[in-house]
Parts: sequence; C-alpha cells; structure tokens
Amino acid sequence: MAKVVDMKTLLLIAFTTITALGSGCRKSEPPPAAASGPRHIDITVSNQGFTPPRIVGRPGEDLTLSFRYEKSAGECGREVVLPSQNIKKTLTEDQPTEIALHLPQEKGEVTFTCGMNMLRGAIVVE
Ligand SMILES: [Cu+2]
Repeated sequence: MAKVVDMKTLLLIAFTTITALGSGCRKSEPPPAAASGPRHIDITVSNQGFTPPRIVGRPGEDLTLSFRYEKSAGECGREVVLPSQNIKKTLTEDQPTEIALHLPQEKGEVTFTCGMNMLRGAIVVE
C-alpha cells in the first residue's frame, strides 16, 4: 500500500517538475509583425449591389478585393469587371473570389461593375 502512494507521489513530483521546466523554458513569442502586404477588403455582391459600394484607398496602395457572391445578385452579378484594370472575373458561391489590385498614383476612382454595368462600386483614391 505504501509503495502505491510512493509511486503516486513520484509521478506527481515528476509531472510538476516537467510542467515547471516546460513553462520556464518557453520563450516569449515576438509580437506579430506589423501588417504589411495588401489590405484585404471583403465585398458582397447581392441584390443590394456591392456592399460596401465605396472604398477609400491611398495612391499606390495594394489591395486584395475579396468578392463574395450571393445568389440574389442574379447571373449578371456573377461577373465583376474593373474596366480601367482590364480585369474580369466570374464569381462562384462556393468561396470568395480574390482580385489583387495596385491602385494608381493619381487621385480618382477605380470602378467595378457587374457584367452589364448595372451594379457599380468604386475605390476612391484620395
Ligand atoms: Cu448586371
């Protein structure tokens, strides 16, 4: 009986020691790197059009537009066109479609539309 207690005590000591060592050795994680790379923007396409319809960007900024398609947008809403960038993409409901975009240096608007130019949105460079 005494031996069983001894074994339990031993295990407890061993466990405590390992735990203490483990936490003592753990190095503090460096803080996450400052956000770099393209800014991610979620845009939903539905019967309400593009949401949000206007996005403000800085000259020369890199963006990743992530278009999420909702069926209410209809078949035409499946197409996203950025005429000034020569970009045309077909969306699916399975997963968002990402479009990488490098904004121009000049102030102005980069518009995006549905396939027939009925739904419209814009990135305002200012
Ligand atoms: Cu349309």
